[in-house]
Amino acid sequence: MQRISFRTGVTAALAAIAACIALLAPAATAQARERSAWKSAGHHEIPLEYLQGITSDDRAKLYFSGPAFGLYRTDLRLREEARLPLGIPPAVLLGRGYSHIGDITWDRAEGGRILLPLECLGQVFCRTGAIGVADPRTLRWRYHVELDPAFVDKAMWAEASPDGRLLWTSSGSGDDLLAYDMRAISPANAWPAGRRLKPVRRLKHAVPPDGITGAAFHGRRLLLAGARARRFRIWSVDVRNGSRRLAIARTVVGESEGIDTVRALGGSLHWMVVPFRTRGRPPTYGAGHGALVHFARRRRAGRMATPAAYLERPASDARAWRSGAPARPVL
Ligand SMILES: [Ca+2]
Repeated sequence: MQRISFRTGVTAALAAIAACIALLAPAATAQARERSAWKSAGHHEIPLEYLQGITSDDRAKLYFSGPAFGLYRTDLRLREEARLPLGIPPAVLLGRGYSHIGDITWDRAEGGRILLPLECLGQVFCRTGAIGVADPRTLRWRYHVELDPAFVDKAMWAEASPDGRLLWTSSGSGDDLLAYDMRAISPANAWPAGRRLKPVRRLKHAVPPDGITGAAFHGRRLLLAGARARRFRIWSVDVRNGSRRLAIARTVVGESEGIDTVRALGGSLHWMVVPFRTRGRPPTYGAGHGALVHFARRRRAGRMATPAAYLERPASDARAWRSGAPARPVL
């Protein structure tokens, strides 16, 4: 009878386990890859001044905001065409305290306009948010509307709905998604005489767990970017009920900022990442400049089943959504 020593037996058992893991690993990796309908499509370096937000219009232009209150326009190849380092006029900067433009959006009202989410950065006593309106051609300020502080204490991102009827945002300290009637963002409601706007839709607890640094619609789904330390994620939200699923997850050293959806630069989704909050690690996309990180849709992505792990149950107040109903305050 062949005798097998204890040590040989353990070694053989460990080898067998290792072989099993080796066999399972490619399947697990493939499964992880299949979870996302988006694939990486490279990145481009961008100036550090393009620090906060990004959007695009219907004339093949990109717009950026940063470092605090500048606005910049480029073509779809990132060639700069216009810049305005002081995008917030002194009367508003000093008079109201707004000193920070977050992730911007474009809408077709007023012959085209850039909408600027505003906050008072680092000011303890200013707990309000507002939406600025800028001219896409000159980048100059037109006016701004104040948001009712009962709902918003600072505005860090804004995104126009695909039909142009709503402007989505959230409160800096809240976890609800809020939508405003786009028609109310008009000179008639401009500061200082205008009324403070209240949201017309509210999706309770629909802000993803990572917070929101940027937003963009892809079709009818609202993509929301955020990060916790090196875990960068983009969630895809159904704005009819607030349910969400994970669209993209990456490990990145840097700071998550704005996103936009436009066919350009080899992708259709673009995520700004800047080389800060690195905790001493080398930034993933290099230091001394920002990065515009591109993603493209996978072929047949629409037929892919989303695994249960990537779905979250609806976290919204579905009653707040009344499709086709006239816009009016929810509270
Ligand atoms: Ca954006």
